Amino acid sequence: MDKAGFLEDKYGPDGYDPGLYVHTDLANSIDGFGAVTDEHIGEFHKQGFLSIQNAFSQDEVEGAIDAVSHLIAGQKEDFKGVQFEKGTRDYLANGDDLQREVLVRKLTRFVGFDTRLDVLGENEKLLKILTQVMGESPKLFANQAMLKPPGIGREKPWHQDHAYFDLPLDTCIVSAWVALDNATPENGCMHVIPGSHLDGPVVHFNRRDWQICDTDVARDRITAVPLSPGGVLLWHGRLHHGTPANHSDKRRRALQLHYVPSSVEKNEQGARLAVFGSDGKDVTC
Ligand SMILES: O=C(O)CCC(=O)C(=O)O
Repeated sequence: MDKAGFLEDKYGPDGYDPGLYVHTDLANSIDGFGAVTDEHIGEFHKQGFLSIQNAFSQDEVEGAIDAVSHLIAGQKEDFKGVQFEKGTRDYLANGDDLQREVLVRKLTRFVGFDTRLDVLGENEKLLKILTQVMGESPKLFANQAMLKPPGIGREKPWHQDHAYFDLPLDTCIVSAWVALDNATPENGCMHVIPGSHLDGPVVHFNRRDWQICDTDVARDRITAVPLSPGGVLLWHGRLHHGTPANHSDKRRRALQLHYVPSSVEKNEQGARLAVFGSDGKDVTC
């Protein structure tokens, strides 16, 4: 039996030990971009993340959701970044447009296709906070929409974002994850290990994904970060984080924007693999 078959037999269709996402804590959140103080920036550097509720308005969230639906429905001809959840081929053949939309797992590189999405990543208050964190103005380096379908949305195993990006090791990468639905532990909200960004790069392996070894996850320090629509989670590129499978009947849609200091240039892939492990050739986050 192959490894995937063995894990399914042991843990059921998710293929992972549910103990990997039992949180010991829930994150505290700040209310709105305007409430972020210098102390919060210091907290980001200590804990590796900052959770901000009500960062974007209901109108902005509704606009973003509509834009995501348009991209999935093929209304922007040049957009080719739709990826469906694994194992959905049979449903896709027979489903209507809404059923197809619900089965999408990911949109890659959505920025530039709809201003209702672009404005979120260009928000001045967000960019100001990123500048404070990085000590330099930020530039957008990568972007994806992560859409965990109800019932079948798979886990995104624990990882460090830096393991996916060919950037110098001392780069302050900051990821901004914008919730478009209520994100809860039940439908696959973000889980983080506070302070883990200070432990340096960790070797990643190709197991259920390009990930940190399950035995390297600090299970006694898992913090879940529930967010309401319009909430944002910022985290450092070396923070250990992951999301469990969506076992609920609710969708969990989010936009993910990865920023780096504007002076940073890309590195050779070999430099990344030498640190994060050679399994990681050509992976995408
Ligand atoms: O949104 C998710 O489920 C996981 C996103 C994430 O951690 C990533 O892609 O780096």
